Amino acid sequence: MNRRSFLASASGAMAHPLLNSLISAPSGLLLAQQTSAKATFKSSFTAANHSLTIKPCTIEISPGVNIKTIAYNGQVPGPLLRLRHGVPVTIDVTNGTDNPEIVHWHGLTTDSLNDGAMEEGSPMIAPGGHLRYSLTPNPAGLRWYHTHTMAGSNLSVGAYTGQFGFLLVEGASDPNHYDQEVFLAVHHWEPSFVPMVETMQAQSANHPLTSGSDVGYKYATINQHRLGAGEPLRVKQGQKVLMRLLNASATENVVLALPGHTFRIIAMDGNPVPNPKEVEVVSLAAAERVDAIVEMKSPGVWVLGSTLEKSRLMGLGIVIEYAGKTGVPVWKDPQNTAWDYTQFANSTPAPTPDETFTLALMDLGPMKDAKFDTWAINGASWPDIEPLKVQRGKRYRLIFQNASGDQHPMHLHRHTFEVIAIGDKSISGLRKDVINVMPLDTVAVDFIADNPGDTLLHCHMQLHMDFGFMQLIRYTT
Ligand SMILES: [Cu+2]
Repeated sequence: MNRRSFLASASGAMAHPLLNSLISAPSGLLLAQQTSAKATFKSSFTAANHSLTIKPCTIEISPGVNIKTIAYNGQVPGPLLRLRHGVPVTIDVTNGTDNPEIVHWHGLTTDSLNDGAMEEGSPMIAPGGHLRYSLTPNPAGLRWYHTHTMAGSNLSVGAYTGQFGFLLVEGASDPNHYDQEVFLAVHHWEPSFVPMVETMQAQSANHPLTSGSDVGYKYATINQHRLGAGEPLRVKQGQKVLMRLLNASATENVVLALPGHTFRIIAMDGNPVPNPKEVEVVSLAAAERVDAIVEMKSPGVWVLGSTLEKSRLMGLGIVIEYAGKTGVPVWKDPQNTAWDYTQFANSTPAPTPDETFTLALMDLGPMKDAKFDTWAINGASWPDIEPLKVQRGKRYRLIFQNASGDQHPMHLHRHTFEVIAIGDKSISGLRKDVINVMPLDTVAVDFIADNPGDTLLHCHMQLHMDFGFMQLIRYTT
């Protein structure tokens, strides 16, 4: 639905279910108001194809370790939504929390109102209210859904919670053969403030000293459980397992390995890669996805987990158990932990863009009494930042120049981009919606302005986007 049709339907009293979210009233009042518009009543209360309830819940991530959080339908991850490519669906979302909420359909080319980003004009869902999202799933591949609320200094809301789930857009055919399909989502729990200097020193020597804070965590899980808790992933020798991996952490980038095995990377952010390749480790910045086929050729009991021991002790891993094998799960450090996006791409250069935006990613340090640093693009921070102006049908290049000591997983809403350079290396054909820009590195991506409506560009680190790291892309034609 475009903005015009939204406004047309909104001109009748409460005529569109999207408006439900604008009523900050108990559902009874909302019902009463809607009875004045019969057509709306009918459309709103016809069962949607899917429904999600955002509500507080407690999950036991390992024996005796209970996490109070907020999740979809009381489960982590939320229900797997399997949608058919191009077949419209409705999804009803009820907000059972005390805070306004919103759900972002990450990686889909939906319209601005249904995308789930308030900066684009998508409505919030009031506490106790509900909202019906209408989506036409596109493109095919591994997508996901998650909250897009601001958290700021409140570490008990936003992406710090369990509000995430897999959304798979199934295409007409899948050329890859596999025997088992598993969905594995990484998340970190019990966040707290830690001095940024400590984390920076561990990650990079380049960061200017700052008095700002970072977020640290006590626990980590794959799906609901810490390493060693919950059921192992059971496999058989000779099987090909399709692992659909998602980093649903609010702020942490991770690197995973499975000793004795390799990952054949076939898709990134749900899009088939031009050059599938076997690698020892998988790097997942916040919000990134990887589809990998793992051939089960090393019978035993293994740890699939973080390459960092500290993270595995927090729980970042899952046991892989071959049929008939028992014993203590084995971990071995991988030999090569380097991650290189370019190996999965074509080496031919991409077409010349119609226009280029060069975006310097900057750390301004903490403002006034703020705990966290403020972030800027070319010196300007959200909301005091002009949109990038684009015209329909043109090809645009975004050059991210990371002038900071942090990694930044840059996410473009409602569009897929093509990664065309990492550092000095030109590539093509690698289509993603999140790209991790390493400290002081430069990365370039191209996108076609083919989906009119306001479009958010931001760093996917919750504490970076909350403190200024966002910009709109606005269509002028
Ligand atoms: Cu960032």
